[in-house]
Amino acid sequence: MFTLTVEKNMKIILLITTLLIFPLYSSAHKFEAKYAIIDHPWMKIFDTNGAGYFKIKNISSYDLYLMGAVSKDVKKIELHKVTMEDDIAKMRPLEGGLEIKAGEIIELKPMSFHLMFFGINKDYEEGQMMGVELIFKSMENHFLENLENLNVKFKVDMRKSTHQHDH
Ligand SMILES: [Cu+2]
Repeated sequence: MFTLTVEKNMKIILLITTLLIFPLYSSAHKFEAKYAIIDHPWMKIFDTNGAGYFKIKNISSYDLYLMGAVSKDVKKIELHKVTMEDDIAKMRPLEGGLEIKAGEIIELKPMSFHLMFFGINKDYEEGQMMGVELIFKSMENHFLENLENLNVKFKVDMRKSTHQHDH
């Protein structure tokens, strides 16, 4: 009798724990390499174009440069910055990569740094994931060295604030 009661309680506790934890894990996903952690990559899609955002932490002891990205489902991915010109926000390709100093955290977000996806050749729906490889370099030993690409999955999320683009 006692064992049964404990088992039943355990099942209820497990169920409640699963219900509480699952939504957190499903929306907050992380990807880690030896040199960086990518937190919650998500994207918006406008027709066949899109914009991608995430938080990145440089966990290496060298400055890192995010150089760009590739995906088999996208024709071209560019790294963009947003600048204010006469009170108008303009997007421009970020030349030379995005610098992330050793230990630093940078957030790619709407109206700031972001990845721009041009020519998405597959239909994606809300909540689906797009596989993307992020390309990095480091300044180790004063030479720019290629690092292994970091494989991440961007979650399609159309609910967040609109990303203005004028390409
Ligand atoms: Cu852009």
